[in-house]
Amino acid sequence: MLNIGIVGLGQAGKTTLFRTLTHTHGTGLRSGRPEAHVGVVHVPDARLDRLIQMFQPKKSVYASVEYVDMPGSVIELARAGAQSAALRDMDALAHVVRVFEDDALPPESGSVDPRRDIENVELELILSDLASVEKRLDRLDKDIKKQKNPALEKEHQVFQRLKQALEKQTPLRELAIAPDEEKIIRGFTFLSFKPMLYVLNLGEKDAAKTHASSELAKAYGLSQRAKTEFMAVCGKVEAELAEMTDDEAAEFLASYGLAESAVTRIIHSSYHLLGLISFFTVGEEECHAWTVRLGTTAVEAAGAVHSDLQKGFIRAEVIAYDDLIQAGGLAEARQHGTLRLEGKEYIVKDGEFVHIRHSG
Ligand SMILES: Nc1nc2c(ncn2[C@@H]2O[C@H](COP(=O)(O)OP(=O)(O)O)[C@@H](O)[C@H]2O)c(=O)[nH]1
Ligand SMILES: [Mg+2]
Repeated sequence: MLNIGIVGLGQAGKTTLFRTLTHTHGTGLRSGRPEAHVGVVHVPDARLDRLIQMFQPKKSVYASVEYVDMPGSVIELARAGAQSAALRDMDALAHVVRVFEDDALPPESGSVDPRRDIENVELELILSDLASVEKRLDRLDKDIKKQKNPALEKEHQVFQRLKQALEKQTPLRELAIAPDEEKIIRGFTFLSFKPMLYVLNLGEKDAAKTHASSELAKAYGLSQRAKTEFMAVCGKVEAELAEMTDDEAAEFLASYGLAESAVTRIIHSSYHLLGLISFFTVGEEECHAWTVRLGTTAVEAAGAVHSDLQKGFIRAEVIAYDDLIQAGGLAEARQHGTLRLEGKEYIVKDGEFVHIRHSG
């Protein structure tokens, strides 16, 4: 399962957000404990809800992602270099940025200045990567002197490019990296290479501004960056919502001028940021949303369900979600001809129903 590290400066609202996302309430998670908290979160999916209504299965399985509440300050974690294994292991980062003012809760950086915090954290990620890149380049220089090796020279070229970018303070996530280059650098788990979700944590009085996140993002220099998403939330409002019944929540939201909780948006943004899509398998036994990366082929999708399906793959029966709903069932879709056969190399699209025909 892919995971997202919730990072930021102290007193930014990381643990509050983590608890809201994972519905872990109370005092079980003592703040200040050194180890990271981990929680699995189901990805809400209205399409799967609809399929469940249609097929009335005995069991249903939503896609899920894992969130990790990274304790302490991300700046210290980044400075810990190779020791910060927990941070390095994350597939993406969610940087909770303190925007809310509260004199009783002084922020780690002394004052509330979101733009500065965003830039400082980014700089630490970049410096951490630059140190690793320079170390690797030194090693490569020595090795290339000893023996001529095209693979090492290629790696040297790639790392030179990374170094140039980092020296210009460009995070690696914003570089165009070819798949063969990606393979070379993957093992280094660079921090500034990880996709980034900025969660701008607003105060209660600004709750209605959570809809205007693009203006804030512009002001903080976050617009139109590759592998970067942003959203504004009010952590405190969300935390309180998570404790309420649906009726109470609706009234509470309205009192802040909000239409819906941000939790679903955060989860969907994370899923999208990780480059993930869902395909469905349906039936009387089970309706299941399976998670794969964008660009996954039919035979790889079969492997996500079961290795036997991948080995014995013959054909995939595929139908777009809307067509399945319109047909009203699989038998009807077959009759209409909207359920079609695809081969191994077919690229699965988000929301498709896929049935693998296999031997054995
Ligand atoms: N006023 C206000 N307080 C918040 C908000 N989000 C978190 N807090 C408070 O800020 C303090 C620090 O929050 P916490 O989630 O522990 O921050 P962390 O250090 O980043 O994990 C706690 O007392 C929270 O109740 C918010 O949106 N508004
Ligand atoms: Mg915390």
